Amino acid sequence: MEFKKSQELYTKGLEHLVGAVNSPVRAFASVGGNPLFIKKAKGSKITDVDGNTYVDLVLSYGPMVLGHRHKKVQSAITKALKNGYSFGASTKNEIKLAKIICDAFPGMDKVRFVNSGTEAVLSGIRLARAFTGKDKIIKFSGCYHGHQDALLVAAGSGLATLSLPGSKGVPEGAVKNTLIAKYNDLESVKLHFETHDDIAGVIIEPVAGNMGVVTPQNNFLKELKEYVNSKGALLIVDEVMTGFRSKFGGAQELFDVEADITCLGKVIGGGFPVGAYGARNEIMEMVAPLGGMYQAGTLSGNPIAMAAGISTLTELKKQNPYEKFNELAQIIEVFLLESAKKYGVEITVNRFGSMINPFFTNKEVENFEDAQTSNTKKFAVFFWEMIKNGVFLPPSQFEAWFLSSAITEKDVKKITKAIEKSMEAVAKM
Ligand code: HOZ
Repeated sequence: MEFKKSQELYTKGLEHLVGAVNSPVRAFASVGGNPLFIKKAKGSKITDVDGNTYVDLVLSYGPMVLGHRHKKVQSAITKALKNGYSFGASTKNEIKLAKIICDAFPGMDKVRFVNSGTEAVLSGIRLARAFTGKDKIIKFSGCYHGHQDALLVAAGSGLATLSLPGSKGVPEGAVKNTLIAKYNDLESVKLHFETHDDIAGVIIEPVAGNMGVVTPQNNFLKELKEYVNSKGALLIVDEVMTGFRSKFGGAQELFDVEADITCLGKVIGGGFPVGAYGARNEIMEMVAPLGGMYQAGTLSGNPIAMAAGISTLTELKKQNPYEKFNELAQIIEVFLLESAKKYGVEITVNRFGSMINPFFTNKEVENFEDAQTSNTKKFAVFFWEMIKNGVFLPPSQFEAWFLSSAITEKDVKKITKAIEKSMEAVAKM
């Protein structure tokens, strides 16, 4: 397999782009080598500039849940393009997409569209502060909620991959109201409430996907919601990854928990730059122009993104692929475990519906500390062998793999074959 053109583009890209990438998670810093440059994608497959085609388990970090260029989404986008790209004024489709979202999440009466998950979360946090009149926010170590100052501490995703405890350039004042708790550990949340009386809310990924996949154990979410509300604070649920992926109504539907504020991201734009935050009326009425919490955006509710989002979610509802997702992801899970056993490689596999990944550790992974016991050198060898065998994975131990509804049985066979070879390569290290 050749990566010559990707290598050439990488060298060229270094001149005017930082690290030749526009998001650090795309760098291959933790797996070695150069990032692959992508030419195109269709259905379950993605093709790089050297003409290598892979089964895509990155899927733009989740949103391509129908696979790439689904024909209904493509035609909705083409149709929308004919009417214009951005108006700085309201359109009918914003109302339509808002209804689809509010119908799916019972805790949302109203929604505000923004342009990314980062924006959704920073607005959701501002809203929690506005509603409660309090300042402090609790986040869980290993969870990642975008690159806003206040939450760039003990964060997963690219920070975990690059082993960064936080970000330079974030003033102390910006994180002085951020408290860190341990995922799956309600006591660590309680400790904060016992020592602070000004906590506005707790933000959580209901299933973490940014420290690898980590699922909530033993009613953790339900108990968290009850406790947080009993203290007069709000539960902010970041469903940027899980929304419409594990169930149409997200992780909240699956775990029967209703967030006070829900944050959504890329999936509601079918891969276009979109985010949204929403809540019940009494909370959303704080937002300008109804209330005094200001948040705005020229491109918010962009007509192309709205068209892509409506067609993606409508098709997703029709396909209802969640059972198929479970079955296929389970095949991958079992295969990972069996081939690891066969080659004597210690792994733990965590899975939530169509989100899955192996950790190269012998520990159960229930929080960030557990995830960090993973042997990232083994992951790097595994990653490259998967690439060479035609499977595109996130270049990090701490990112989730995703399935799309376009995946075929043939793709799954390719994945399992690649796993077998990759596990063998890890065993030979
Ligand atoms: N949360 C995404 C990865 N886990 C973000 C992707 C990015 O930062 O580019």
